[in-house]
This record gives sequence, structure tokens and C-alpha cells, in this order.
Amino acid sequence: MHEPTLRHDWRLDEIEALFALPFNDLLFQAQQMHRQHFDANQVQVSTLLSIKTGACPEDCKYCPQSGHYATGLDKEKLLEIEAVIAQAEAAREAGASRFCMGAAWRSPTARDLPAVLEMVRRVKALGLETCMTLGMLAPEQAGQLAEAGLDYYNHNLDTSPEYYGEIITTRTYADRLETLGNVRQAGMKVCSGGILGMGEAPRDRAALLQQLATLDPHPESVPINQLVKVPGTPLEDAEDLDPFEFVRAIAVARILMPRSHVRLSAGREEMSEPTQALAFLAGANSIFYGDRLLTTANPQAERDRALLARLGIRFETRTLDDAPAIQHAAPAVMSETFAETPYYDAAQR
Ligand code: SAM
Ligand code: DTB
Ligand code: SF4
Repeated sequence: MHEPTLRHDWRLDEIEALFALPFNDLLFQAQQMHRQHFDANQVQVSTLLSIKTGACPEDCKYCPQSGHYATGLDKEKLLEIEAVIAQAEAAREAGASRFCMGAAWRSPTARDLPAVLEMVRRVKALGLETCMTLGMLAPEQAGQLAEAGLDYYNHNLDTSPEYYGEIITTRTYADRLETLGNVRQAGMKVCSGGILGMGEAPRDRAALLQQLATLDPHPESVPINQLVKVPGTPLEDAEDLDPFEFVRAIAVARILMPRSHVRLSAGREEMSEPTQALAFLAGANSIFYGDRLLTTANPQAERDRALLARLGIRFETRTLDDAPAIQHAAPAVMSETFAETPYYDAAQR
């Protein structure tokens, strides 16, 4: 059964028309949409950990972890479970509600999967939401992860189908959509978005959002990354994206996928605080929190806490299933949204 306000049939020309609106009109529409579905003064916070770093066989031109490029990254084996748990505990203590574990794999191997499943179980037992991004998944692998209790699986479409071949040649757009289908089929929540600032045309940004917004259901989590330009990668000298174009993409994502969390994802270290504030105004309501992304820097946690405090934005925190419902005055539609996943905003640590 679908919400009456949700659409999954967005046409490219409609999306391009949203991008073409005067900036203030677009932000006004996005903020109105945001307030119908969320508390506009809360963001969800996730902490990332690279559980297996570098020497990836894929050739994603943006990625410091691809074995095809000399980025000076020290490659590492799969981390020991206890090291992962220690990081997850630290993230929880710092106030994160979700712990996202990433591996530089094309897809997980049968040899590595048991340890990964144990990580899911142990991190979940800490009361954190769990997310993993391990590359392509076969249906059985998705089923095993779901059974271990994995809440979210991240697998990005990255860019438009038309521009994709300029960025990655070792796996196809269809492969990515297939993995998203397998994740959904297994009953996990989908986290999927893309990267802006890779030299794509405005039409590609609209087409990426069209791909995401025509998935049914929409991904629950939509990370919008700004390219982190890493020396040694083919995109190290990509031209900077106009910050207003980045904010526009956030606003359009918010309008197209009103009930999804839109994450102002990688690239915040290089982004001004006023631009980040505009992204929140445009409807971004999730961030990566903690001093590192996977292999590159993220703003210091303390700095983020200060920024959010200056903006009057609280952490949206999920705890165990017996957590009380939202404690602030929430619009009726919002209580409905969170009926299955109780949130509260107590841990403003
Ligand atoms: N290897 C797995 C995969 O690609 O499916 C999971 C890890 S991979 C690093 C996860 C995502 O990080 C990529 O899909 C990409 O969207 C994002 N990413 C990687 N390098 C980035 C960069 N330099 N700037 C912005 N986003 C990046
Ligand atoms: C996503 O969309 N962005 C994150 C997460 N999903 C896995 C990764 C960003 C990586 C940025 C480059 C790095 O730190 O290696
Ligand atoms: Fe490998 Fe993922 Fe990086 Fe692509 S984005 S090179 S698949 S780690």
C-alpha cells in the first residue's frame, strides 16, 4: 500500500524543471515538504568505519581504495571483530545512532562472510542500528545479512546511467540495480545515493535522482556525496561543483523522496558551514559523524556538535525497541512515519 503523497513515476523533464526553479522557490518547496514529514530540527547521525581497506579490484575513478590507482593508501586485511566493536562502542558513546561498516570489495567472499555476520550481530547487540557496504550481493548473501539483523545496506548508484561508463568499467549499472533488488527482497532497508562533482552534466544529476526516486519503495536513506578529490585518483583535478548546485540536488532529492532520510554525506570537510546550513534548510537530515569517513577526513565530531548547536539542530537518536516515542511535539504525519522505528531525541550529549 502506498502513501498518497509518494510518487515513483517521476519523469526527467519534471525533475529538470525542479532544478531550474529560482533557488529560493526550490528551497521553499523542499523545506515545506521536509516539515510535512520530519522534524526540521533533527538530523540522524551515522558513524563510518572501514573494516577492510584498499586494494579493491574495481576501478571507480573517484575512489582512493581502488587497486588501479596509486593513492598511497595502506591496504589492510579485514579488521578483527573486537577492534570493530571497540569503534562501535565509541561511536555510540559519542551519540551516533547507526554504525556503518564499509569494505573495499567487489563483493563479499564466502570466507569473509561469517566474520562480517558476527560483526552485525555484535554491533546490533550494542543497541546501534547497523549498516554495511560490501559491494555487490547475491540473493543468498543478502538473506544471510538480513538474518544476522543488518538494518541497512548501502550500495550507491553513484551517477546517471548515461555518465556511469565514464566512472566505472568493472561493473554495470544493471549490476547495481540488481544488488539493490536483492537487498530489498531480503527485507533490509536500502541506502543508496550518489556522488556529485565528478564532471557530470546537470542532466546527469537529475537522471541519478530519477533512478533513485523511481525505485519502489524509495531507498530509506539517500546519501548525497560531494566528491572528495583524492590525489592519485583519475578525478583528483575534477572541477569544483557550485555549492548552490549541490544544495539544489539535496532540495530536489527531498521533494522527490519526501519520507527518506537525505544524507549530506562525504565532502563536508571541504564544505563551508553556511553551505551545510543551506543543505539542512534544503531538507538534508542525516550526516556522517566522527572524524573519519572511510579513508578520508570528516569534520571533527566536536566541531559538528558546535555547528548543530549553533543551528539549533538536535541528534535524532534511535535506541532499543522499547525506547519511548518521540518526545517533542511532532506533526501527526511524523508519528506515523516513525510508528515502526521509535526515535527519541534525548541523547544530546
Ligand atoms: N566497495 C563497496 C562498493 O563500492 O560498493 C563499498 C565501499 S565504497 C567506498 C562506498 C561508496 O563510497 C561508493 O559507492 C561511493 O559512492 C562513495 N565514495 C567512495 N569514494 C568517494 C569519494 N572520493 N568521494 C565521495 N564519495 C566516495
Ligand atoms: C556513502 O554514500 N558515502 C560513504 C558511505 N556511503 C560508505 C563513503 C564515503 C567515502 C569517502 C571517501 C573515503 O573516505 O574513502
Ligand atoms: Fe572498490 Fe567500492 Fe572503491 Fe569502487 S567504491 S573502488 S568498489 S571500494
